[in-house]
Amino acid sequence: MTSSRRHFLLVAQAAAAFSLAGIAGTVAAQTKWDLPAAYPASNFHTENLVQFANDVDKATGGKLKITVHANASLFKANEIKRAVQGGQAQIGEVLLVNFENENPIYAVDGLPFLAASYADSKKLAAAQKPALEKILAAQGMMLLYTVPWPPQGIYVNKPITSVADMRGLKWRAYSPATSKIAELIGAQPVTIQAAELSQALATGIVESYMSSGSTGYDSKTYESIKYWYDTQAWLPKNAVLINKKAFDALDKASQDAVLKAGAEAQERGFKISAEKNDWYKKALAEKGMKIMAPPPKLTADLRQVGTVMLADWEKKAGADGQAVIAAFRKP
Ligand code: PCA
Repeated sequence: MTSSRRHFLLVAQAAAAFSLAGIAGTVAAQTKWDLPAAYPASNFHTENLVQFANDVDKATGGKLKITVHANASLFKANEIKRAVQGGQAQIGEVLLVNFENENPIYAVDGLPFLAASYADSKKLAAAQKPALEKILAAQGMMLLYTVPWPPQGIYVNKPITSVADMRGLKWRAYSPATSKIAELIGAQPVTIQAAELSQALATGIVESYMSSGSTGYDSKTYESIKYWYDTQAWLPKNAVLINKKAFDALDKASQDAVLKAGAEAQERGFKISAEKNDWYKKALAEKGMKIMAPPPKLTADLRQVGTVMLADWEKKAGADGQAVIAAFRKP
């Protein structure tokens, strides 16, 4: 071998070793998290998650990359919590009321007329937080932030004046509490998560349900159902949960970036939810839907349903539940 050839090889080896070290260095320094979410990419919750992920990316200089998987594409709505708990996903967004059967504390924001305005929703979120954090910590998870859906109203395929008018209707539920409402008013509940709702509507297996203008818009409910009663009955929250081990494995600067971006996402999401509430109602009306104030009897009936459900919930939720309600009602 000529000396120039030997020299070339040495240089090439050194370059290869250097670039390998470079790649290894990048791999070690970059952490990737998956964030399963259950709602469409265009939904305001999901857009907020994407902004959160971008904020973390920027704040960590690309060291923590969070990929948002919208529309239940990675895990179904009801599976996301377990995936975060088991570490299959490091972080995920869930609808808290879906987990009522595990612990009633999850579902306090799904009780009709307990906290039915944005101001009350914020208060209830603060009252619920310590109990929620305790339950999640016992399962190896952290609560990063919560954002309410807009107030829940009634989608129904005919004009109604009282809950009696909904007797026998096929009713889409998204949670134990929305199934319970159907039972109490004599409708026929079937649980369908948002990702499957437009298909269920198109095949005619849904004649009524309660949800926000947001989900009615996302699912194109206006194509099959023409009436929405703006009952403003409750504001269920999405929550972003983190696997504690995944969080602990981050360096301190990345942990701080996640917490800061999470706190900002909570503020931003709350504001956008309230702003878009009006936007959704207008958009639904433009699509031909009748957006109506609920007739007095309908409201009175639903309040009655709420009273029954709160009493029931308080029995099941025990002392922890009492503490949440007491904290919420404290002036
Ligand atoms: N949209 C979700 C939950 C509450 C809401 O407003 C849904 O209907 O599935």
